[in-house]
Amino acid sequence: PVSRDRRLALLGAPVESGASRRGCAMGPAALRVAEIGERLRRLGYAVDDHGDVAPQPVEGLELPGKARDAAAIAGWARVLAERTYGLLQDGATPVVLGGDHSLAMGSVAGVARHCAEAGRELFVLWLDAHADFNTPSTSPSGNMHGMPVACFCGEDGFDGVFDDAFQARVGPANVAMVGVRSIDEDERTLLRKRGVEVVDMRAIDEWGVAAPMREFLRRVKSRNGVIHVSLDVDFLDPGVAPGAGTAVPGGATYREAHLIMELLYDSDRVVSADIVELNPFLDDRGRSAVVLAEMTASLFGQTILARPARPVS
Ligand code: 6HN
Ligand code: MN
Ligand code: MN
Ligand code: MN
Repeated sequence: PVSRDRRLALLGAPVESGASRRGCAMGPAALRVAEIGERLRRLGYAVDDHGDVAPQPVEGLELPGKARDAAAIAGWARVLAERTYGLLQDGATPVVLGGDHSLAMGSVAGVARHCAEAGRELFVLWLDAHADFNTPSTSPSGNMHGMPVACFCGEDGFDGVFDDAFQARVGPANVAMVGVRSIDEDERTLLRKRGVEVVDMRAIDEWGVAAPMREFLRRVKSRNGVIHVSLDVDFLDPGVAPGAGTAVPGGATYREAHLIMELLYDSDRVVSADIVELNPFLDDRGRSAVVLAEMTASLFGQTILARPARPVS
């Protein structure tokens, strides 16, 4: 799926009302200044930058419990679902530039519909300090960037976000979270109940990232599945990427994150990606934007030393 003859489609999604602090709306612009498109073009891809998408107007949507700005978030989700679905149907690889993580409700819904229709099993790799598995009834904050995984896994509480065309869901057993180090109490209970694979920081400290990643990729291949990658800037240690609104100490190193991208590229299973939660207002001279642009290039095949891809299993 990541072969060079597939077009890459950049979609900016300057949504920030899913987060507690403002600034993520500047994320797509900062990623462009960090030359995310040029880096991918240099690798030999045809890259179409579709600019920033505009949210659909949604009025009067309220979810049961705490879900701040639900109507606006649903408006972003709906347009992104349509766009990622359409791009995949056209044979392109969507890369959504965030924007806060609530946008993944939409991007993943579009990918899930495409996969359901194509008869391919979808896996989601969630690279994040957080699990983002709250629902409007478990969330302590009401911020919807803490909810996208619960939404696309079909938890209760999200009725009305999508219309019937985008009801395809991802099985919680097909979600792998790597780098998690901050989970809310009710969120943890729900995660455990659903059997989501959580490779937390403790596991990474013990095993590194390569062993769990190989295990995940083996599982994907055994089902002939494909992967959506969702990269939250706070997956990285705040020392590497300070431009994060919900930074948590003890994050992934540059090298760990980089190796994950390389293993993903080698797997040849990635069909779509989100690059999210970059808050340029909190960044240090564009450092985090550049790191994310570099990670994206590695996800699509930039190597230190060109060498033949090795089978990962
Ligand atoms: N993110 N678990 C917290 C909440 O408010 O639900 C933090 C969520 C952070 C979300 O970083 O994408
Ligand atoms: Mn997140
Ligand atoms: Mn996060
Ligand atoms: Mn965050």
